[in-house]
Amino acid sequence: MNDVATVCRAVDRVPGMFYLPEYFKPREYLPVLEKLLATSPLRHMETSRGFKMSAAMSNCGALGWISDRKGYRYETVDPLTGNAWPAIPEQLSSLAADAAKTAGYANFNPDVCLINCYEPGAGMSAHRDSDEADYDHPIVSLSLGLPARFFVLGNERKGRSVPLDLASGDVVVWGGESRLFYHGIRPLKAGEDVVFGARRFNLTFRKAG
Ligand code: MD6
Ligand code: FE
Repeated sequence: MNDVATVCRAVDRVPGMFYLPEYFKPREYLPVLEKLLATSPLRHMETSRGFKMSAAMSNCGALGWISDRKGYRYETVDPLTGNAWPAIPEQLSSLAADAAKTAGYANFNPDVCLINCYEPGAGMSAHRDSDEADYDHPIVSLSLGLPARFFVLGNERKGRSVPLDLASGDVVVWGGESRLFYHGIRPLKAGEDVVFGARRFNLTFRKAG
């Protein structure tokens, strides 16, 4: 039973991006996340230039996104454990598919869930998500824990940005003509989330293969 109407708002100046505030109950996903991270732990990946990323990362799914001295790519094996990434739990894949459908993308069937974990002070510099095989598929993003300011630029890594404040339980569905726009996360402010503590998790579901 869900007697609260789902809000799905098109984001101004970012065609193809939809914001679904308070779409899910974050508390229900803490044990799911803990189980995944016990199998493939969070780690700070390195960029090709040798910098450590400030957000810690892991993955679940048939593929996982990684960065190391050789660059960015998707891999079937977790380089930290030598094993396959854990499968995407059904609870998560159905949530992502439902959100995609609400935003107008039927039959979203992700093969990757990239898990980002930020502590206060951590952020993500402007980037575009372009390592996937087919940009016609959207990306579905879940936010859990501390709030953060997401920002979206355009086809260039400069200019005026569109801000979007993301809270625990919010979902963003992003496809369409802005799918390759530059975007990032401003450094997290200090705080304490009642469920997740002094952290923010972001789960991005993708169809990469
Ligand atoms: C974050 N999200 O929210 C970072 N990328 O922590 C992303 O970089 C992102 O939310 C592509 C599509 C949706 C996203
Ligand atoms: Fe991204």
